[in-house]
Amino acid sequence: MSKEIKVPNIGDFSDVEVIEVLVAPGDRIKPEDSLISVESDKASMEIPAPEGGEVKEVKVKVGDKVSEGSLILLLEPASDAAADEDKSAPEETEKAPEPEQKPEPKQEAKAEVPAQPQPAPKAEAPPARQSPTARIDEESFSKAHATPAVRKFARGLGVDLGQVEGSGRKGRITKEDVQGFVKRALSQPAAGGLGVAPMPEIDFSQWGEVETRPLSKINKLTGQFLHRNWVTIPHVTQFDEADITDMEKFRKEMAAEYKEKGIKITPLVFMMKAVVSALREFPRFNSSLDSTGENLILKRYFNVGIAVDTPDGLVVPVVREVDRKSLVDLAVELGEISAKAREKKLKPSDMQGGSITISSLGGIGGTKFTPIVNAPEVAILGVSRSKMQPVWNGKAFEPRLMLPLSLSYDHRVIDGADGARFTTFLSRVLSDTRRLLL
Ligand code: CAO
Repeated sequence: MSKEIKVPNIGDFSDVEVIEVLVAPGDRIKPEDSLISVESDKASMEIPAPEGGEVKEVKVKVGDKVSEGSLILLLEPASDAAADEDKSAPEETEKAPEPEQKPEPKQEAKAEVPAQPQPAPKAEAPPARQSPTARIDEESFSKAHATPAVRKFARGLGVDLGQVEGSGRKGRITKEDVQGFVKRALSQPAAGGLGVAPMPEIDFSQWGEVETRPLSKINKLTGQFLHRNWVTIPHVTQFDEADITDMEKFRKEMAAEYKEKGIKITPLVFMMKAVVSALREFPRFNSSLDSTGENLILKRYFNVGIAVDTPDGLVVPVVREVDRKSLVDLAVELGEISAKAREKKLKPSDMQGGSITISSLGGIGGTKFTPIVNAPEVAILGVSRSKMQPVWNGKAFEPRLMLPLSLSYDHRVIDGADGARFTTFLSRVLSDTRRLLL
């Protein structure tokens, strides 16, 4: 026989809104389990079960208004449910006749006198054992506007309710808000691991008109890699400049000659060659840390990644065996890979196996920048736009074309002195490209 479970005496509250239904048909509940949460203008509270059993039918839904005596649900009391189970499983009963399914007298007594609903406590005592990841500020947790069930749920997950924004009425924090908070925290693993609070969800439209555009697949992937590299690699950026006056004179002559053949020769191919010379001189820049972080893997190949700006985001195809290719070969290949990148035809394998990366913003502008190391590589060379500058030659100022270089490196692998040696070497080679032949 189903029993009607009604809203007990809830003091001065009447016509209060149901803000959460905490049980569903089929649930087996124990006495004192919370059935629904209700909220008045002043407080929220949970209505507990007067006795245990199986929920047969729930008669309220979120948004309903209830008062003392309103029907919440139909319950098959524990004793009846057990009896039914006995009937449906006679063999079990025969095999194990001992346990008597008599309801405890205490429970029956409670059925007569419904347990008193508990208003949401102002401050909850912390449980004996907290989640190891939990850093709950008890003061802000206690002040948060949430029902006891949501508090319990949040505490179980180690979520500090003080940091969760409520989407419920009057800013009440719902179970979904806590779930959303956890999801966002998990999608920012590095920040979570560093114990940094996740970004709050902000409604920017409150300050004016906005438009939401999904990030491209490339944006999302690149973002994850950059974020990981930014927070896990101790970066140092060494700035320098190279006098490329002579190099540019030669390049322009070559560029004019090869233009007719449809080959565009830019300063970048010289940089690729110069970088390979520097890698030969400083082999640690052509290495990767192994996954244990205890060994350095030195590479005997010279593959250079080139950051390419595409309408969908940044990609880094790798030009292989740069040491074995001529400036013209490299110019041709650069043209091919940038076209492939912009037409989204690069395969994942085209973007792997690099020794070092060059990020050239020289065609755009800027004086210097701090590129992020493209792990598992340990260094990246940023190149900005060259500029005519007065350079002191010991007797007078001379107009020279100066190229700004920004070398970021992984400080776990490369020391500051070697960083400066590398850019100084690079600068010397670019200032006198005959050195590329050495
Ligand atoms: N100083 C002055 N001029 C430069 C220069 C420099 N350092 N580098 C290139 N230029 C000139 C080129 O000579 C060319 O001039 P002309 O049109 O007169 O011949 C012009 O700038 C445009 O060059 P480009 O950009 O087409 O060619 P590139 O070989 O220099 O670069 C590529 C190719 C694919 C690297 C480039 O197009 C690109 O995508 N750059 C952006 C990379 C990027 O986004 N990096 C940021 C990543 S975050 O770390």
